[in-house]
Amino acid sequence: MSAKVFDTKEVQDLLKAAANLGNDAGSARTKQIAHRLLSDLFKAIDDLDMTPDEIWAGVHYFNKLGQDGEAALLAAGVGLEKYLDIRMDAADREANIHGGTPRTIEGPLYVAGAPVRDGVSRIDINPDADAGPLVIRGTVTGLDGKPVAGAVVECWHANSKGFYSHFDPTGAQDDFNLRGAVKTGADGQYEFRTLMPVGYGCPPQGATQQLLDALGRHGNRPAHVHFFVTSDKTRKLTTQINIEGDPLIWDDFAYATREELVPHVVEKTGGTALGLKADAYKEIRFDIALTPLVQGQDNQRVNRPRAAATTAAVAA
Ligand code: MBD
Ligand code: FE
Repeated sequence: MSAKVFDTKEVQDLLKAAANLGNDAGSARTKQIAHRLLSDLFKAIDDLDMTPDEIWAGVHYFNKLGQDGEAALLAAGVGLEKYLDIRMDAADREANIHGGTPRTIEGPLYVAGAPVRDGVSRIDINPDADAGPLVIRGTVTGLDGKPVAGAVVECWHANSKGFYSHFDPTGAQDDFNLRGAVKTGADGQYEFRTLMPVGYGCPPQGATQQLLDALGRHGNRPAHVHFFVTSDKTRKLTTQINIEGDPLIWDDFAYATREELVPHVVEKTGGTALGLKADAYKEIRFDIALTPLVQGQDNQRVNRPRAAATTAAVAA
């Protein structure tokens, strides 16, 4: 069909009616966004001559996406989450905020409520025969290089199957396995004692992988560890490190890799004395530099729905 209808009065009136423009009811911002997104969709349907079958396949896809609980996973996979980082990086440059450890995407698998410990936390709760011991440590500083005391470093990562606790389809992990939080002392240092993660892959039967298949893409990430780093005097940093040597480092389906976020992995001995499961272990040193508040505020704080869990209360 070559007939184009988008620019007709009938269609433009339909778009205004659907977004309920021209009155004060509802949210002005939601109406503005709905009108724009619907308009862009209608225009694309017209331009590309999308068929009714294609539209209904897409509508059904949204149902599956919701049933699978994968909307945030899809957002990572189609580059939407990376795009938000690109925009925040550009806003920082415009505001003359430079330096510090680069941000990269949060992803959909954070769980709030991990126990906070001073300086050091052992975060592998469940045994994992296929994962060797890993220590991740570093110093939290400001842009001036001075240690930040009282910073909270949170980390979370997958097990040797690429599964995260709370979201593990096998149900094999306890709450907060491979999730932890450490508060820095005057030296700014933090340390996590944990197990080496393996890269994540999208659920093979899920809506996200379904679209990736149709695009001829894979749905895998390199092995990585996520961080949130907060303090009273700095902006919250959301970032990740990749495990050096993973073949997918520059082929991440979520586009989170950054040059500065692939620290060296060093072979060490002396793990037994640290309480690790073997004497030989791997160590990653990841120093973190935070950016200052802007006029006393974190101007880039991201609020999004997040899972939460609580550590089981011990009977008094
Ligand atoms: C992950 O572990 C992740 O970090 C992202 C961004 C998407 C899916 C799984
Ligand atoms: Fe992840």
